[in-house]
Amino acid sequence: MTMNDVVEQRASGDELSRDEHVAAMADFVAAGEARARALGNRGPVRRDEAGRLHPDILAAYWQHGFYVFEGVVDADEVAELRADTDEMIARAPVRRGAHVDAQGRPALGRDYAIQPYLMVRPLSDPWGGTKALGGRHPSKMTEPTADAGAPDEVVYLMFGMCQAMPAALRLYGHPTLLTIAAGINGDDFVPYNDAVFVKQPGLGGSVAWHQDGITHWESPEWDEGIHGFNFQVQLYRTTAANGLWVVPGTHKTGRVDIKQLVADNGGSDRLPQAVPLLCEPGDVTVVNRQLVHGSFANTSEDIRVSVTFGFHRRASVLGVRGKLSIKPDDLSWSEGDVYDEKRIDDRSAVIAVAIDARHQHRSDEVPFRYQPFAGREHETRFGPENFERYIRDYNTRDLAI
Ligand SMILES: O=C(O)CCC(=O)C(=O)O
Ligand SMILES: [Fe+2]
Repeated sequence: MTMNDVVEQRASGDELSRDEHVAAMADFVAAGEARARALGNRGPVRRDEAGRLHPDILAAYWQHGFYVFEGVVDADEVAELRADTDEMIARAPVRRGAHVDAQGRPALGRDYAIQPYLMVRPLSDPWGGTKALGGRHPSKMTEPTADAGAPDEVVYLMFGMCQAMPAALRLYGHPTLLTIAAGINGDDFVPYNDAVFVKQPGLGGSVAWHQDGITHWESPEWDEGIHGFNFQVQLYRTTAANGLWVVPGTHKTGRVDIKQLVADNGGSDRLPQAVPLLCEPGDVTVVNRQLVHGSFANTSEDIRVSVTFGFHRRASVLGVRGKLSIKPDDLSWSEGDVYDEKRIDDRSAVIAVAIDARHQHRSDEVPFRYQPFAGREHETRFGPENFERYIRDYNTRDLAI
């Protein structure tokens, strides 16, 4: 079957099998890889003499809206993160709302304020063309049919990583990652939220094209950095077939008419301007939250697990009413709380506790000095009491704009 046949088949409403989707993606995947390699905004982390993120890297980040940092998280830490994410995936409810996991054990997180799993039908797109999350995913992705024998539902997103996974809490205090955050958002940077994207081979759902930010588009203060950025720490090699794709430069152009982009592309979700983020295990991407981005149903043979967490400039959240509610049971666009100093401090304490949790585990590493907690480090030591105080249900205090 040629690619044109596949496109026609889709247009006629017939089902697209997993293999047909792989075939339909092949040329696009190869071309995207070539475009990604040509951009040159990737490499190891470099610092200036003062130890800050190197200005050349910052310039490339602001030019394209993303950067791929190679070899940031070492192999031991990747192994710890894989073990914890494997365990968290295994402890998901068998299906939405179930109380037990696939092995009949109590599912993880029934006692969490925010349920930690978002489950979807294999290879589906839960958000495209819906009102979820402020309607920020206007166009539906191709939804191939999973092979026979696939489960009814699979894990798509996992929330609350700092509470659920010790290795993820320690990652949240990673000195290199926090140095990058300070370089982009300033020394008084603050957290956003986190979610682990799980894309199992032949099962993982798609993420429809979108821009993340939803609060400041009309603001007189609007600029290319006002909605912050997301890290993705990659636990496995990511390919053009299973990885995140971005449209370079769109963080500078305001709100993009994504419906129109897809229409101009003959209705196909395979946008020719887009490039895939190609990573090895332990590589970390930084993606501006205003950049148009998305990912396809994972019909490939390779798993992707992306540990995703973001940071903002303090000025982007202080005194601002949050708008973005990402809850498995309620994907509405809710008017949230106004983020005052206390709320920001409570949520930022997760960074301070994470830094200490990491220090207790890796005493040979120089801990990051997080400026908003300078001189208060004794208040945020990692231990059972501060776990209850700052980490349990911390994601009810996310700063989501
Ligand atoms: O990893 C993906 O497929 C989607 C990630 C995403 O939308 C985000 O990080 O904001
Ligand atoms: Fe996103």
